[in-house]
Amino acid sequence: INQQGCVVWITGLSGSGKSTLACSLNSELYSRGKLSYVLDGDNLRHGLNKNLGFSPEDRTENIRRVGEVAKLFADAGLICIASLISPYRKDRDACRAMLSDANFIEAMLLSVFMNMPLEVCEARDCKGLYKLARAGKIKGFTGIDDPYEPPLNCEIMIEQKDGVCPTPCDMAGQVVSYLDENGFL
Ligand code: GGZ
Repeated sequence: INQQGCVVWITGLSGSGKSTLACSLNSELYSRGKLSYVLDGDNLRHGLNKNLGFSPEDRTENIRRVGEVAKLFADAGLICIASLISPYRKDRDACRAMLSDANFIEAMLLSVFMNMPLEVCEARDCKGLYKLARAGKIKGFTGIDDPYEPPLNCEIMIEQKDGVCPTPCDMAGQVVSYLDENGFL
């Protein structure tokens, strides 16, 4: 294997398309013969992070754990795709710092910001969670009554063009180009 591991950290609101991008990117990398693995916040909450809820402290711990696991994958030479809301800047910054410690030569974390308006995410409401949050049946929902702090230092930003969302294939293409140009492929 001749592959430089790294972490592609996808952050954004619920319904912003993080999992869709993660899945599409994973397939695209596979088709190019690259080893990758998806760590999805929502899925990991059924296993590794089963004991965590959505309080600020639990979200911090959720992100810390996923960051540590992602680091192991990257260390093993894989492209690890982490897909979590990761709403607080300090938690994302801590991951970035942890992933650029002494053992690694260069920045190992590429941050991808799903810059989708809340209205778009809320209109999709794939799981009906925004509706529940608006009705006060879920407390502390990101974007409704819990903050989302947009990144100040993302490597890649995914956004609408003329009011149209990019396709999964376009989003993955944007990340693949970045990985390619920066020597990760
Ligand atoms: C945000 C919540 C909440 C609250 C449940 N706030 O879009 P989904 O439904 O399928 O994925 C979301 C998932 C968020 O998990 P993360 O591990 O990515 O969050 S974090 O990074 O903040 O730790 C959402 C669902 O869980 N969900 N309650 N209160 N999202």
